Formats: sequence, C-alpha cells, structure tokens
Amino acid sequence: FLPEPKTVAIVGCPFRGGQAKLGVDHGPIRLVQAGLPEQLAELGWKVQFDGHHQFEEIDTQNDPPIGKLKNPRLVSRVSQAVAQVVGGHAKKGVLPLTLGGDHSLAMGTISGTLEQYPDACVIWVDAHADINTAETTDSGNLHGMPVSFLLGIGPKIPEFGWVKPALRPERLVYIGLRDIDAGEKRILRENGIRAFSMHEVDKYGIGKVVEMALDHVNPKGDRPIHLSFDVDALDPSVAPSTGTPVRGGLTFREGHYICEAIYETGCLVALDIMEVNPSLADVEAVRQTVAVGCSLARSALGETLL
Ligand code: 4U7
Ligand code: MN
Ligand code: MN
Ligand code: MN
Repeated sequence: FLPEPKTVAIVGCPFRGGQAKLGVDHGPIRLVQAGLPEQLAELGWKVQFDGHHQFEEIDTQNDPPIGKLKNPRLVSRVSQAVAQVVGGHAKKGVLPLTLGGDHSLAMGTISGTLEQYPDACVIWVDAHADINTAETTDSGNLHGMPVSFLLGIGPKIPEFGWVKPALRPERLVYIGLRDIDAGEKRILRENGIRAFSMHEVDKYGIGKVVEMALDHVNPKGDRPIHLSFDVDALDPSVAPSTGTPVRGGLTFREGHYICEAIYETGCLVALDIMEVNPSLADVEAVRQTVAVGCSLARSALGETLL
C-alpha cells in the first residue's frame, strides 16, 4: 500500500487528558530521545519528524464532565487534530507512527487511517478492550472508550460528533486482553467482536493466535492494517512504566512476534505505540519500558532477528 521510498512520519502526541495520571504525556518525548527516529532510519525508512504536537491552540479552560466523561472537549479536540495529521500523512502514502500519550488518541489515529483507507482493519493489542461507552464506563476516563466511538456504539455525545462510525466490528480484532469490564464483555459479545485474550495466547500460542487474528480481519491479505499497540498488553515485568498495568501479560517475544508478523503481511499502513508513562516506576524500569516501545516499533517496521 505504501509507495517507495518507504516513509514513516512520527506523530508525537504528548497528551494525557484521557486518563488521570501525570506523566504519560512525556512518553513520546522519551521514545524520541531514546533514538527511535534514527533507529527507523537505520532500518531503511525515510523518517519525517518535526517535533511533537503541542495542541496549545486547544483551549480547555471550561471543560466540565459530560455525564461521567472526563475532559471530554479536550480529548475530542485533540483527537480531531490527530485525525487530521494522521489522515494527511496517510493520504501522501506515508506511514504515520503515533507515539502516545494515552490511548484516547486512537480515536484520532484510527479515524485518520479510515479516512484514507475506508476498508482498513484494526488490530488492537492491549490488556484492555477500551470499548466502554458513556453508559458503561465506571472511571469516565476516555482512554478506556475510543473503540466504542469508532464503532458508533453507545449514546451519541454531540462534542464527539466529528468521529465517524467508520469501523465495522468485523474489521476489528483484539490480542492480549485480560482486564475487561462487565459492560465491555457484553458489548464484545453483542457485536460479535473477535478477541484473543491471554487465555487464547496460552492455549494456542502466539503464532496461531496472530494467524487466526489476521485470518479474521484480513482473510485475503488485501486490506490495509492499522496496529494500535498499548504497552500494557505486555506483562508488567516487561513494560512496567504504564498507567494501568495488569499481571499475566504478553512476554517480550510475544509482543514483538505480533509486530513482526504484521510487518510480514506487507499491509501495515499505520502504527500506534501508546501509554508509555515515564513518571511511573524507577529509573531502570522506565528505561526498559521506553526501550521496549522503541523495539516494538522497529519490529512492526521490519526489524528481523536474522
Ligand atoms: B487503556 C478501564 F475500568 N476499563 O474504562 C476503564 F478498568 O488505554 C481501564 O487500555 C481502561 O490503558 C484502560 O477505565 C485504558 C478500567
Ligand atoms: Mn489501551
Ligand atoms: Mn490498556
Ligand atoms: Mn493503560
């Protein structure tokens, strides 16, 4: 899907409004400081990076909750800006690599991808399904809700009216789930959304799981793929510096295998690396998590072991 020379645009999104913890807005800065642009250039990509997005023009002095939803106007407008940036890169045949920042940003990244590639499928790698609606959310944190907006399920919130319900449930697949709210389980069931939890990873092994996931969303291998990777999909021993860690996650290799296998399809058109929070855990744990974020991105963009 991408013309030569293969070009990646790094979209740094220092944003934390979709959840309550400080620090996740520093994730993209640390990933870039760790040398991610140079590492991707080393793999043979043309790399575009002209600084992190600031979202300064977005004024949120007055952003009271809407129902339970926290920072709704801020999250909506930031994601809308991200959608335009990501969509613009996609339109030029450039692969957008979005660095979060919290996962509410995926409302923007995936909207941007679907604008250019309406038949794209989404592989969502996460401990969580991020599919709560305004009705089902307990926390009110929008990083737990982007998928419901993309699917167009749940109550319509006028402030999010720009989000097109452009994602079809059969074009979405999850890998790594292990912390799903009751309301989310019902939504997954009612919409027939395919999900490979850690139970399936244990049962079948990661190779078979990725094969089944790809076969579900991209049976003929002719659809563009958007990979949205929340680092909390990885076990906390592998990626400790993240806001909502859950034990029993993917190993280092399982996480990288997913990225490598998706690269091998030749269908990857957009990538998100989300929820790295360098303020959580000690210095060594942060270094390790940032390094893993970089290596996941490299694997998805073609780094091989041999
Ligand atoms: B993340 C949660 F209740 N489901 O809605 C919620 F468990 O982007 C967590 O995957 C959401 O890190 C986690 O707040 C969002 C909670
Ligand atoms: Mn997430
Ligand atoms: Mn998560
Ligand atoms: Mn998280």
